[in-house]
Amino acid sequence: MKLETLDARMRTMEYFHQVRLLPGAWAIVRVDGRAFSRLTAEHFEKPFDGRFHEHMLKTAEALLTEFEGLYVYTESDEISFLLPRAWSQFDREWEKLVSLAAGVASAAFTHAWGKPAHFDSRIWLGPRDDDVIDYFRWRQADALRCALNGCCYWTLRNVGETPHAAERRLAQLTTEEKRALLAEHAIDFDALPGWQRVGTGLFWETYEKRGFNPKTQTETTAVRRRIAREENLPQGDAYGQMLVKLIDRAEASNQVERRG
Ligand SMILES: Nc1nc2c(ncn2[C@@H]2O[C@H](COP(=O)(O)OP(=O)(O)O)[C@@H](O)[C@H]2O)c(=O)[nH]1
Ligand SMILES: [Mg+2]
Repeated sequence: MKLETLDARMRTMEYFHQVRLLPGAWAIVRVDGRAFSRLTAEHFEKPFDGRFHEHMLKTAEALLTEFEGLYVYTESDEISFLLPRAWSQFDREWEKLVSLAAGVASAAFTHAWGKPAHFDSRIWLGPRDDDVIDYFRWRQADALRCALNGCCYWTLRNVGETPHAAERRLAQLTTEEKRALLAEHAIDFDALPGWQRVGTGLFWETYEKRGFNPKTQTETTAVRRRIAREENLPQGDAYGQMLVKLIDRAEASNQVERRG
């Protein structure tokens, strides 16, 4: 068989290589730590560990930077990042994005922690701005639910309940009853740090950097950008409004860059 023929036939079998992100659709990539229940049980404080959270933030920053994202949200062992509508890296190839996102996250977390850790990755596509808002409100609601469960679970374990008994008891409680359970043990759930309850948001912000030009002997200012961390995210509608503003601003500056 001629090499060109073999080459063409083999390439058609790279079946998913043709798949692209839908043009004009919003794309969000979510990476999630693989088997992090075991990893965190062995190496980190329960139910929350500031060191673990810092490794997740470093990982989130790497994703925001590598993929030129607009917004990153992290809670527990997962990170979601939003791409600009007109994102064009890798010709919008699905395979590249999903594999590199997991690769970048795994490398960044491993580098931060100093031990190997792996992430999986999936892609969400949404046609409307409101879908994006709903997505992040969905993940935040998940954060809140998991944080409340995790707090209750470890409170019960710390007073001597077995894993099975603690889980069984929690399964029968409503949200309000879980808060009451914590209050009985002198824990005010709403007073816990924001990152533990509702996750953390990261986004680009601009700032003015002052300098000095020795040639002209004048002071200079340059507009630079850096990553901001929001550890006290609002909830519900207020979170939605924050996201709308952030997306509008980022999309507007992308338009200017594309025209310029
Ligand atoms: N000890 C500890 N565990 C955490 C922390 N953040 C997330 N986790 C755990 O990470 C796990 C994430 O859940 P999930 O992705 O469903 O589990 P996986 O499939 O084993 O990765 C849960 O078991 C959480 O309790 C933390 O700060 N400390
Ligand atoms: Mg996980």
